[in-house]
Amino acid sequence: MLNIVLFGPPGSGKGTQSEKIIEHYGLTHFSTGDMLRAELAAETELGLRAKSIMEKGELVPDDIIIGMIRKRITGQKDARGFIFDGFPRTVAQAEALDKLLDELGMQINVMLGLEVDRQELIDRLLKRGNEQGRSDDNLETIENRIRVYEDQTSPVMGYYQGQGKYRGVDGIGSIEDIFSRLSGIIDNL
Ligand code: B4P
Repeated sequence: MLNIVLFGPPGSGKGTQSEKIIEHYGLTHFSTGDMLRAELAAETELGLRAKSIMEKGELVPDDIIIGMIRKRITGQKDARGFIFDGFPRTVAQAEALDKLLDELGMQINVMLGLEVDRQELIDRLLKRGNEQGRSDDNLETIENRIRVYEDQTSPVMGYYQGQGKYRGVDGIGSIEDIFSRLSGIIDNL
């Protein structure tokens, strides 16, 4: 079984590269951002709670996120493997994921980190905001998302480095070139 955490700041291309990895390796996708947006669109209680948090660029509380993953991962024992996209975003989420996978007799094989500089992140997300109208893709929220990433999410890298599982990849270039860098690592695991 191949279990990958795809890591990086907002706008680094996690969602974009996840699609290519899923297609190539047949993994099951867990994107907490997509799950939250689906809850929001369906106007569930959880979605309504998450809406204002996401619009400010803050993190949705760990217990909600961990509960969402737990619910969806159970009963997936026949999957070829999982790709976690945008999760874990705090050290508490990373610890909870390890515990959950341990209960299921699995573990994370690698964390792939997309490394992209701040100005490129802002440019990409502003462009998406113009094209797709996502309400968290405006300058004020983008800057807060990057701040939240630096404060609360970047320590997750150290967590996996401590387990010898972190591999950083240059996240600038064409989508195909970045995918080749990622698959070069995956194929050699
Ligand atoms: P996410 O949905 O995870 O979104 P993201 O980090 O902003 O984007 P991603 O890195 O996936 O970038 P993408 O490929 O789309 O999170 C949204 C919000 O949900 C968070 O702010 C938070 O509030 C909440 N949330 C989610 N998970 C959570 C958790 N675990 N705990 C707590 N809260 C959570 O790419 C961005 C843009 O760049 C796209 O337009 C794309 O086309 C473009 N792009 C991609 N690759 C490119 C390339 N190589 N060159 C040029 N452009 C590129």
